[in-house]
Formats: sequence, structure tokens, C-alpha cells
Amino acid sequence: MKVDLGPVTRIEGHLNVKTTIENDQIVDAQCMGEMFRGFEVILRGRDPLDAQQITQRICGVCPYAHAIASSYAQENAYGLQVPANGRIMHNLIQGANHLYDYLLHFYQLSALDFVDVTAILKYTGKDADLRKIKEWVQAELASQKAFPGAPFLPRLNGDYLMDDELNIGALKHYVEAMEVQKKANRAAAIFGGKFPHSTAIFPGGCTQAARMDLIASYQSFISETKEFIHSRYIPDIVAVAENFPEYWQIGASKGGFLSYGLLPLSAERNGSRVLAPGVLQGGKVKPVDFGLITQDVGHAKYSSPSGLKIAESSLTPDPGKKGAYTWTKAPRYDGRVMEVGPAARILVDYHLGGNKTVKSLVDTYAAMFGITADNLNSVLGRHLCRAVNAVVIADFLLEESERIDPGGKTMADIVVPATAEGYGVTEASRGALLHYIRIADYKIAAYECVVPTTWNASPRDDKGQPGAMESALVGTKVADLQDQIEAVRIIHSFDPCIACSVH
Ligand code: NFE
Repeated sequence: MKVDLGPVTRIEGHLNVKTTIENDQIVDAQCMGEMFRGFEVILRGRDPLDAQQITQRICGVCPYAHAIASSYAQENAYGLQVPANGRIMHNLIQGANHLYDYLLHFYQLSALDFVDVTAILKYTGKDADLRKIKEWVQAELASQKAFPGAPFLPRLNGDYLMDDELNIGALKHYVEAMEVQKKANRAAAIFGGKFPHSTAIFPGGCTQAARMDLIASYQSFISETKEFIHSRYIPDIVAVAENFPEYWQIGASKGGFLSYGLLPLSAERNGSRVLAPGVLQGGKVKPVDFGLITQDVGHAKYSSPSGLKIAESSLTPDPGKKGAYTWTKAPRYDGRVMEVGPAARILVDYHLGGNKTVKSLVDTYAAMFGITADNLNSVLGRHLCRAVNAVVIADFLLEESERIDPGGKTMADIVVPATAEGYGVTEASRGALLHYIRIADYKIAAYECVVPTTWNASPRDDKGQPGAMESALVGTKVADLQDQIEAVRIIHSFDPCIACSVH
């Protein structure tokens, strides 16, 4: 039996996932990115300095990551020496965006896979937020329609938290989390100019001034966000993990893990980062080599050649292509499937023994839940790893903001060369992000983005290997063959963004 789960809701964009079920088990899955966008085509022939602005329009959730990857690629192409303030501001903007995104993902996009919203119908207290939610849920259930701005439906058939107090408490946190996300976004906008789509992130640094009052406001917003991470987010993840321990075993992807490393600590391109880069395969971490990345399109709707390296990439849409089921390409590392994202960042860093907080948090939670680091390759693992990322990033941002030199230079002087090429990599919240630019006659001759959800939601490659998310779905037992809440929980744990994946 084949079932279309799409449109998968509570994600960004139009994802369909088709599962094939035999004996109540998923035996095959296809991730389908159902639109073409063509940013790489739009960029050709334009002024290179437009790239960090245009590529931000790929997405409204992770625009800063695109701006920063593009800026890094251009810094590489122009040979810029970025002043320390510029690099630090990039970090402050991007780190704040990660914090916003983790809270958004947990509370708005996946908590309702575990929390029973109908518990609110029993609420008789006076809390204004909870009374409002009760009204919305009542109205949505009566009309069987999710309201824009209050999407508590669909409520899939499944096993939810049974404890009313936990369910209602989580809904209160759902509302509080939105206020905290606003604070993280305001922090990012202090140096980024605005959210989304920063006007201040530039190759060579940041156009904002290094002012003491800005640093103080930034620190105040991040401190409030950090407080919420410790007092609400971590305990809520622990509560989900205690109540759904089977999800340490559900949703493991069947390839390796790739991370480019997050938040550079120095101006050197290959200098250390707060979370270390690497490729984890069979328990061993190797350095990343961009030359080993290729993109297959055997099952994607393009007639351009398959298996091309990044600098050779090309894009010819072919909507009617036989055997193709998605607009998402299939990136592979040395021909292998890679999962990218929060679990990849934590697993790579943990295996390298880089960040002490990562090591101690992973060991603490492993002991608490009776698991090993390998179990982080799971639905709960991805949720927990986002929280570990959040703890590490929030601490780092408070320290990093102290390193700004008030009144100091924030931007390099830019001279765009007639011909050049450059690579820029960073970690968007959803994972490894690469931008490549080639310049000829002062114009963009070629531009390529290899994006986190392109890795995770990739289709089969030309060897027939399913992508990370497809592989994570296969083997899962489902109780309700139509709703497949187990599959939806797996998909949500990757936090796919289809707008980004097809870009
Ligand atoms: Ni549209 Fe993004 C992140 C990037 S995902 S959200 O995070 O790049 O593919």
C-alpha cells in the first residue's frame, strides 16, 4: 500500500512524502520537493555583491545563514581580510538566529506531535493565553480547519502525552516561546539591520557600527533567551524523552554525518570553530573535502548532467523527466549519503572531543536516558541535539559579544576582481550550507548553493541509495496506515525546509 503523507504540515513549504507500507511497516519512502525555484539561474549575470542579498530570499527562516555563506564565498573570492569585529558580528547575528530557530522548531513545529492539544478543553483556569488557546482549539476542532496564526490542527491519530498538567504546561510554553523568539530575532536585528533578510551582513563584515549600547541591548536579549532555554526548553525536551523513550530507536538515518563546523573563532578560513567540522562515518571523523561533494539528478527533475562536482554544477529543469519524483537534487559525499543538521554537529564535535560542554551534556543525557551517543541518530536525538546546540551557542554569544572592539572597524574594503571563484561554508540551523561563486567580467558567471534540506530530503542517487530522511523512514512500524504519526515525527525531527531544498 502506498500513502501520500503530503502536504506535510508544520514545516516550511510543500513537502510530500510517499511511503510504501507492508505488514504495518514502511518499506520504502520518497521525499518530494514539489516546486522549482531557480535561484542559481537568477544570479547569473548579476553584480557579485548582490549575491548575499538575493540568496537570503531563498528562505525567511534561515536567511542569515545564506547571507553569511555567500559573504564567506565572496570573501574567499575577493581575498578579503575581515576585521575581527566583522567576524564577531556575523557570529552574533547567526548565533541568535539559531536560538530563534530551535525554539520555533520545537514549540511551533514539532511539540504538537507529542502534546495533546485537546487537553486544553478541560482547562478552567484564568490564564489569558490558555483561555485563548482553548477557544482556538474548540473552534478549529468544530470546523476541522487549522486557523492561520493558530494552527493546532491537524491532530494525527496517535499516542500523545497523557498527563493533562504536562500537556497544558507545554501549551503555555508554546505561547511563551513565541515571545522569546522575538527577543532572539531582535538580538540578531541589532547587528543584522532587520529580520528576516539582513541588510547589514556583507562580504568583509557588517555595516553596523560597533557601539557599546548595541552590545548591551544584544546581551540583554540573549540572556533572556538563554534563561528560557534552561528553564523551559531543556525540561520540555526531557519530558518528551521520558514519555516517548522508544523514539531513541526510531528514525535513524543510514549514512554518515557531515558538519562544516559552526561559528569561527578566528579570521583563518580553516581555523577552529565553536563546533568542529568533519565527516563522521563508521565511528571515525575525517576532515571535509569539498572536492568530494557531487550532486546526482537521476531522480530529480533536471536534464542537466548527473554527478557533477560543485564548480561544474548546472541546472536545466525538466518537469516531465521519467523516473524523477522531486525538484531536490541528491548531494553525496564521496558517493555516500550524509545526514546534516543538529545531530551531525553534535556527533562530529563529540567524536572529535572538541567542545567541552558538548561532551559533558551528551554524557550526562546518555547516562540519564540509558543511551549512547549512537542513539542521537534518532527522532529524540535530533531534538536533544538542537537543545545542546542552543546551550552552547547562547553561552558563546554572551562571551563573543564582549570581544567586540567598540568603535573599531567592522568591514573590510572591497574590490571585486574581474575573475575569481570562492567557496563559503557555514552551518545553518538545519545543517551544512555551502555557497560557491564564480566571477567572470565582474559578473556572476556561476553560483551554486548546496543546502541542508537538499542533503536531508534528497531523493535516491544514481546508485539507488535513498537520501537521509528517506532512509530514516524505512523500517518504521506505523499504527495508523493513513496518519502515520510515527513517520511524521521522523520527518519533523529533521525540520525540513523545502523552500531551501529546491532553492
Ligand atoms: Ni529554509 Fe535553511 C536552514 C538553509 S534549510 S531553512 O536552516 O540553508 O535547507
